[in-house]
Amino acid sequence: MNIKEYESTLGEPLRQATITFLLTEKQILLALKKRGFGQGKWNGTGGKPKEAEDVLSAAIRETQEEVNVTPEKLELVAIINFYFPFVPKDKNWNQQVCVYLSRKWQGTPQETEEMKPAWFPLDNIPYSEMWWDDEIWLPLVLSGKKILAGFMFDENEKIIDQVVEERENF
Ligand code: 8OG
Repeated sequence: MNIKEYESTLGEPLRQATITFLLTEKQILLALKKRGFGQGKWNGTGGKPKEAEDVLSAAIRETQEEVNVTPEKLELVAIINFYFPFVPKDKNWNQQVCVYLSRKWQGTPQETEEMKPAWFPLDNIPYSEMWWDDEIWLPLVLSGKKILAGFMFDENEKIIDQVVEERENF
């Protein structure tokens, strides 16, 4: 099974989600997910839009809720489709994630019930404690590229197919 074949079996558009990374010149803000999907992994902040909420508003709200910071400028740098053909479709793990970078925000990151934030040097990102795919696409977006990608995972969350394309713009 590859991404193309699996996509053709999906009737509905993928459900959307967001990931936001705050950036300074030399550091990136990651947050340890304390519960739910991706628990124990370092990630950007993010989640799913509520009904009638657009994706950008969801990215701002999720960052507020998870680390108490309000991004003021968000740049869409990647759109990534994640596919989990081994997980029953009604569990809704398949999703399309919009990845944003923010270099301007209000507030200081604080731990919440959901996430524990920490700044990491851009040259020392803890990829072994993140989703497997992050090591493939995060360096590209941090180097200024815009990416359209797809990753398919097996039952152990290992990548079994991937597509990564560079885009001029979204
Ligand atoms: O609302 P919920 O806790 O389910 O949101 C899951 C978060 O995890 C959301 O921000 C999207 C993000 N996410 C995935 N898959 C991957 C992935 O492979 N890499 C990264 N960095 N984030 C992911 O759902």
